[in-house]
Amino acid sequence: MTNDETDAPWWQRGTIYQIYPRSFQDSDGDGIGDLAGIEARLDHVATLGVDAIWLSPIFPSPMADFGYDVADYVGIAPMFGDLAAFDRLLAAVHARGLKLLLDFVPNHSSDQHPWFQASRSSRSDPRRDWYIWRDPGPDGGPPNNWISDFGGSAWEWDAATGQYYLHAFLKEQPDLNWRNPALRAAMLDAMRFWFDRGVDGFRIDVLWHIVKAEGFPDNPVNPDWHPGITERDRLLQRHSTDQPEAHAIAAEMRALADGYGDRVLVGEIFLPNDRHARWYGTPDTPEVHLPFNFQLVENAWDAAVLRRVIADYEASLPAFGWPNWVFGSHDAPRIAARIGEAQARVAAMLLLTLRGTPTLYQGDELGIGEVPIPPDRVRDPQDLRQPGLGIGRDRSRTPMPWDASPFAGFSTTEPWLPLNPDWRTRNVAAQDRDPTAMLQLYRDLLRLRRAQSPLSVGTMSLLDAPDGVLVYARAHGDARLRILLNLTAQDAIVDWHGTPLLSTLEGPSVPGLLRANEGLIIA
Ligand code: TEU
Repeated sequence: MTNDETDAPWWQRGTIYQIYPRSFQDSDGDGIGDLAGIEARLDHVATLGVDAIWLSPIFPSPMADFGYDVADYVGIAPMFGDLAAFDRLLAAVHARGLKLLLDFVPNHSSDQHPWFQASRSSRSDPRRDWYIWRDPGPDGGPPNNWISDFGGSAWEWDAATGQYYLHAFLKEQPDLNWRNPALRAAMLDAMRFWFDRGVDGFRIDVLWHIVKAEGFPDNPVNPDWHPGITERDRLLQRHSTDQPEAHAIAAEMRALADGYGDRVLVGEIFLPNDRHARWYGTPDTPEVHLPFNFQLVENAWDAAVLRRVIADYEASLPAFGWPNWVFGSHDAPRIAARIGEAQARVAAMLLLTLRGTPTLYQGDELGIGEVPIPPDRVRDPQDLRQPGLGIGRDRSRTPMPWDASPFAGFSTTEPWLPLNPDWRTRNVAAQDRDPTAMLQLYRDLLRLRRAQSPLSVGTMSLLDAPDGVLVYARAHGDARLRILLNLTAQDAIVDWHGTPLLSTLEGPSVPGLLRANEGLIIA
């Protein structure tokens, strides 16, 4: 081991695994996952070979947006357990040498949060200013043209107090006012509460949304909008997101985290590279450790496109900024649904060999593909409000299939969302026995990533490759690996020699050739 390998913090060397708590494991027979269920399934996480777990929100919530509407930042939703169950889970996670990140939702609370109840009770309530209230516009309508991410005006009229409040998402998710010092202090206290309890960090929801431009000017019209995309995209969110003042808040969160030592902040930020990179802050005033990078989700699965995406992203990073990559989440379509199982294997190799911290999404390690959601079972509020656009998020939130027993071992009753149609064969137990399964590929890749310092902490250089093929080198000290990925379903002539360490395909790899759908790591 060299110095920089031992020096690299865990969140650089390691891999993050996202658990969607409603859909991981039900332990009490209500068809919804819970904390005790997660604890019971930690073997799976540990044997997979990841380093940290990020839990989507587990806080008390009316579940209008499935937990992203928080009614108490320092409690646990009864459907998931209680603080004692949380402490048990955290201890069990730590006992396995894993880390635990929670999901912090600072942009908005639930309309059922006592703070909002107070805020809406009267214009003179001390908490009025903890949310964003405005008088009607000159025409008596909403104060400006801002559109909610889930469609419709971002302003909701409150007849009792005669003002509008702002909600970037559902009307049940009023935006908090981070310009108010008392609100700011209360939110930082909530982070402190969980750090004190021992959590290793946070994924921070829609961090680039948390401050709005003074004066609330109208957002400009997006010239590229067309009816096939969401209503949100009619406007460019110039004044409603990514304000300079938000960086000071991110820096304050970072200072708080750094006060606890080895903790990490992952910021959910959708922005072009130049603006995205600013969320690292500066060496003197750092902001988040990892501004989530969703470019593998947003771009076409095409070698030339990805080569440019990787190069541009790497070039945009500040010298001290550590990269990261994601290709699945509880919001995004499943990778195997997007590109098919054969290419999903190549994608797994890409994600786990790129330079930077990878985040895996539960179920992608099984290659779960499209899950049809019958119309009467749609639960996603975004989909329900804007039907027909194919933006439904339920299809990525279906329960983990554990085995071939009733309800796939997830629950003893019908789960809140349907299972993947092939759950009887595509489940953890079945893939555990099958050396050719996606699960084994993930385990092999994660094992290799741990064993090979070029993969975890090495440099990366993109190399020339024929059309449809992506080739890069990773190097650390004297060790050098090459990764060759055939993003097509045809054989490709690629000049390589050396020792294959891992292929996405069975059977011997052939020097000078990449088989159709083959990804290869060569020493
Ligand atoms: O998502 C933020 C976000 O940008 C989403 O609107 C995303 O664009 C969309 O889901 C893609 O289909 C975060 C959470 O991850 C999401 O689950 C929440 O609904 C949202 O914030 C509000 O908290």
